[in-house]
Amino acid sequence: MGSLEIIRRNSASMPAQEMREETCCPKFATRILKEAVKAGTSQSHGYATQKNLLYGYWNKLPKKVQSYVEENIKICKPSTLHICDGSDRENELLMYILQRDGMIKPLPKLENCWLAKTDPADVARVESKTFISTEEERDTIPIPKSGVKGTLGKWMSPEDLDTELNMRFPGCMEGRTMYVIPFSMGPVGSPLSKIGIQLTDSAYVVASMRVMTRMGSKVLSTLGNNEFIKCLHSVGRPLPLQEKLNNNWPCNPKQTIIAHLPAKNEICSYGSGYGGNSLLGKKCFALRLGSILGHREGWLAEHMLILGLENDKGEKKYMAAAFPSACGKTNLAMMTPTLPGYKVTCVGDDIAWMRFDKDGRLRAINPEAGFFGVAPGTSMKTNPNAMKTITRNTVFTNVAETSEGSVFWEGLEEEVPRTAQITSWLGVPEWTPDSGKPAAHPNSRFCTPAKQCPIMDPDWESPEGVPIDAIIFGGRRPEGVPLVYEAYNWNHGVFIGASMRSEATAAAEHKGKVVMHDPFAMRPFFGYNFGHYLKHWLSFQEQSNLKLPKIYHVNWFRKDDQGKFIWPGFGENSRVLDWIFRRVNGEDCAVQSAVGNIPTPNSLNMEGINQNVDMEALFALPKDFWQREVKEVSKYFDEQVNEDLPPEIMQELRKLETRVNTML
Ligand code: OXD
Ligand code: MN
Repeated sequence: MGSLEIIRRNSASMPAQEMREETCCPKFATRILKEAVKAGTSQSHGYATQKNLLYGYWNKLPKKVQSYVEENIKICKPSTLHICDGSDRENELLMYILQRDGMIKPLPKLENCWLAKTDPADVARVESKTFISTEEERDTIPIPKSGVKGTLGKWMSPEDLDTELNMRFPGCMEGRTMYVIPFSMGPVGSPLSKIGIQLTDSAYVVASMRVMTRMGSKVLSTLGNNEFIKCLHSVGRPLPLQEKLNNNWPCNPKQTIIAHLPAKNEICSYGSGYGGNSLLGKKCFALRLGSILGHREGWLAEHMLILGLENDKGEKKYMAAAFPSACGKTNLAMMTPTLPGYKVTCVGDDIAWMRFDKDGRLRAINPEAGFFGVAPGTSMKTNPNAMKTITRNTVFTNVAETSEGSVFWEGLEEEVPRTAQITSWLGVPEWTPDSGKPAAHPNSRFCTPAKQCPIMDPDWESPEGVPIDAIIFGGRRPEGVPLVYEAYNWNHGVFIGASMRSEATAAAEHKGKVVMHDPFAMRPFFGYNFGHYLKHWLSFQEQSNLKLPKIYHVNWFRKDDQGKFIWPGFGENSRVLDWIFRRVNGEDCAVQSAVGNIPTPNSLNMEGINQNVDMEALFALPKDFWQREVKEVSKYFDEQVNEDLPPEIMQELRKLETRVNTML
């Protein structure tokens, strides 16, 4: 009898009340584990390579998947195998294992919520160790001008990558369980969705992938003979351990590598257990390999939120928006509009897969099923819908905890009881701001199911996707960049995306904040040469049957001379979305400027705004600023994109330059 059957039999014979108690009890989980181990030795699973199938059905895996698993068992040498089915019972088991191993603890004040703390050396994506491997370097990155260091991705030759992988993966799962995760990016069975199989030795990764993707047996039933993306992940700490773990969090930061092999539809990630390094469906698959698949197959994989906006007349439009990491994508995607009668609904907060349909409409799906959002800054004031989403079934990582069994981070000061004591993410008890150190790590996260968000769009899982009428680019621009402007046409819009810049907290060796180039908010996520990516975007202009969305640029972050934000942001951003909505409807409410169409005076609906906004300052276009901007963008294209810059983009730059130089 299979382990799964044993688990089912146990649950079936138990009265509901008893079952509820039993499932919370570690003893129950231990018993399942023991029985499962016993059952796993049975040949009835047809698991030929080795005998230690701990959970799941080998025979239910398509042959191609079996071969992929077998191949990697031989290399990684796990002790046991767990084939994920995505059931609640399985999740209980995983949470038990993670508790037993000291990797998570329950947060009793919240419903089925957990706190994980990582090794402080494993807290973020590591761009410096993220590679794309192709025969030709130029397929992956533009060759920068001589003497300049390229910043548009990292390439490694297949031979060098082989050497790197061979130094790491053999035996890397010894003593551990290999989990086999079948997952779908996008609604299961949608023509826009794609399937992946992730092999990992981290139960934390399984629990997170269960939230972030559609995961389990239902995915296998749609796989058939189709291709799947092969995702191999190891934390790189075989057992027995050679050195003690930090925070019981297995990882191997010195050896971390995240590699993409487009020719083989394969991702190999080693050494990190956190975020985009290890949840391989997200940045690695949905953006880097996704953008390559989109290029090959004629669609777009973008770092964009997707929202629906319903106006006070009940008309609705969908928009996709690209902002760099930590610029408020999640806040915008879940916004509560201040404009009376308006409603925002959320389709996704981070990634959009978009394809033109047979009628020439651009349609978008959110390939993810959860939110992996930055916690600090999220509060009832900034994002009440996110706050309501994360009170249940959520895994928090590297946030601080309160003495009453809840969570804390910068931004929640007004929302925790005054009496609550705070333990920082580093475990420092009785934390106070006077310590000079943040309570939560700035990249601490919540991992929470999208379906719990109170404003999910009714069509967020629609297999054909939602129709996109506007594409919005934006960033943090403290100076010079107006609240909103509209591209004159598609090519101008592509140029705007290519010239995106945003203020980012600089790496430790810099002081203060710097405005960095982040074209299309994709700089860390391009799967192929950015010049070729631009050509791909431009190619849609040439297809006369397509109804191309209008393109916009927004900036919520302009500051006055005193360094104060001019625009209130958050729910007030609905006023900008409303203007975009009306423009898409063909309303005559824009006037040309050097940078694009901007709202005519009084055409932004400011009804009921409870703050004085200096509209002149918000839309001012200082000539010297824009002359500098043109120079800077020109230098960037010249140095970084070099020979691969499409001439259409250079033409748009020259047109902007002329318009700026003739400005009064
Ligand atoms: C993210 C990011 O985690 O963009 O979404 O860094
Ligand atoms: Mn992101």
